Amino acid sequence: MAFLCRRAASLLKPSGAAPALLSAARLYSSGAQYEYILVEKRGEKKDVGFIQLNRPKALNALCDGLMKEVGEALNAFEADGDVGAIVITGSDRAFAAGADIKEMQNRTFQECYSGNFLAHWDRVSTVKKPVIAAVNGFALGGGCELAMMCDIIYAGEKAQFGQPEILLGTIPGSGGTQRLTRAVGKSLTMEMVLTGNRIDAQEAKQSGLVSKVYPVDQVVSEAIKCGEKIAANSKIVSAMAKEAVNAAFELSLTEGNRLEKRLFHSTFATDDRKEGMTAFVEKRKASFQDK
Ligand code: CO8
Repeated sequence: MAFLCRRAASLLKPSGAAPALLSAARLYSSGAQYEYILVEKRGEKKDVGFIQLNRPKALNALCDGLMKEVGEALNAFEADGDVGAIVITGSDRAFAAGADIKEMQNRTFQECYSGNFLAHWDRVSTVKKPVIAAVNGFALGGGCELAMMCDIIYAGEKAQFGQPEILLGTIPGSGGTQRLTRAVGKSLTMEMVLTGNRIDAQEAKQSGLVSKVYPVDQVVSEAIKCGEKIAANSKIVSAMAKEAVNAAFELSLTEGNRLEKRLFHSTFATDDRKEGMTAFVEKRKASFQDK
């Protein structure tokens, strides 16, 4: 499927309200019509959902519309039985330079609180399928938070991570203080959150924020390869594995181990567990049916 932005899609609409609506609905349901993001399926088997943030002039600042579209694309990939993993990336210059400051500048407390401002951002962290962030350039504020909502972060050599909200007179609001602390510990998080200092890709790797660092032009392809590897496994069992790892951030060791054991037991209710073990015994490659 080729990239298709909303403007290009509108050129394809036939004239007349009803057909135009129908056409738009079809394009939308294929996940192809967006204004702020580019969406397609990647990988040899087209089993990796790919979302590229596409507001280059604003360094991919995360405006409300962009995050709504990310949510829609994630919903489409979540519902697509062929997709086994999702990659989110930006441009070489910026993964995302944070929430859109121009959009937030004149907001009042009442508007933020009553409207639960940016609550829908959390969609990234509730997706069942594994999500990989491929980060080049700036991942600042909400950009760093968006990367941390993903399950795996790959970084390009020139990536920079930071929570500079303090310099704007505010604090992280989408998990920065919580996920960064769990990823890199208290001292480095405090330093970043209280000074606005950024860390580079190497420091992010050393501190455990990212799992791999690649040359800038290889980050996306490596993330897709990782996605393909994940997509080759049982989707239902991958979702259980993801649920179990994420529980480590929420539960005590005893509760977490109990949940892990129950999920492990649950894999025995799937055909894929039987197939995986049978394939091993029969010395052949497993063919998972996601059942
Ligand atoms: N919002 C809006 N526009 C932005 C943003 C942003 N976060 N970042 C960059 N831009 C725009 C600039 O305004 C500029 O636009 P224009 O050309 O129209 O003036 C364009 O992008 C290019 O930026 P620069 O000219 O500044 O480029 P530089 O290379 O000089 O600098 C930086 C790049 C260092 C990334 C710089 O742009 C910068 O510091 N940006 C802001 C980074 C920041 O503070 N991010 C945190 C934002 S607050 C936040 O994310 C809170 C999240 C809370 C979530 C709450 C959920 C409930």
